[in-house]
Amino acid sequence: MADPMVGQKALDRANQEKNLLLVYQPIHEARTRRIYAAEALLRQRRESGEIREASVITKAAEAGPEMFALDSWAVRTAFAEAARWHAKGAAVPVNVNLSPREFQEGNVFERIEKLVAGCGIDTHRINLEITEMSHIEELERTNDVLIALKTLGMELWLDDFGTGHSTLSHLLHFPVDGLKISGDFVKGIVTDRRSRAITRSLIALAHDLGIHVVAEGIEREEQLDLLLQWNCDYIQGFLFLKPMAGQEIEKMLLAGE
Ligand code: G
Ligand code: MN
Repeated sequence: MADPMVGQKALDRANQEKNLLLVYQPIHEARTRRIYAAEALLRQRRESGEIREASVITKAAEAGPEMFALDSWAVRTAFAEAARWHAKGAAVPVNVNLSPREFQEGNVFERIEKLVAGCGIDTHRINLEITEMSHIEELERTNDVLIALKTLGMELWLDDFGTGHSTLSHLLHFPVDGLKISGDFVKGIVTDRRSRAITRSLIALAHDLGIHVVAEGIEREEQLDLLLQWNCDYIQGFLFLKPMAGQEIEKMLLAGE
């Protein structure tokens, strides 16, 4: 495992150099449209003032120690901001993306436990979003880590479900509380029979498993209509709210919107 102090210095430096920031996008309860959670998303501010998506940063840099530092910075900062909002009275949980690199690096549980202790976050108000778990070779050990994380109180959600390296076997092996259906599927549900079949089946699957389900990337009313018809629990997308600055979401959460 990387020395935590070295990691800390590296990520502070990387952050300064790279001008990173977190933005937050709400996840709404489908029936009421109330904000159910806020997802922390990594962004980079360029000299021009333009703000780039984290995925672009990921592609631009090799997945090495530096990228790991950025991921760690994002997790630590999201925990700290969430702890501050909760202390002020915000009620909703914050979803934090845990990249596969966190698992590759090892000692995920120990690092998360330390971060939790460091910022005093109420872990019952953190949902960890996990992607591409099959990068991790040791299924059993990963499962142990996930179970341990859950004992801290956090929920585990599978992100971008159905794309990349996410597989159904994750639902079989891991103690998952929810799944997020990738916007790649949601995008086509109005016009494309396959997208519709996959999305509707994933919602039914989540319900049968007794776990929550979020549809991501909703941009049109017609998509929402179908998702409501299929009883999707939670919804997220530009149709409702785009990712926004921490200060902005803080106001929204404290106003109890
Ligand atoms: O971590 P995850 O893969 O869930 O990241 C989702 C990404 O998708 C974020 O960067 C977010 O800005 C973006 N996003 C969120 N809602 C929408 C949407 O409605 N349409 C599109 N195209 N992108 C979205
Ligand atoms: Mn996510």
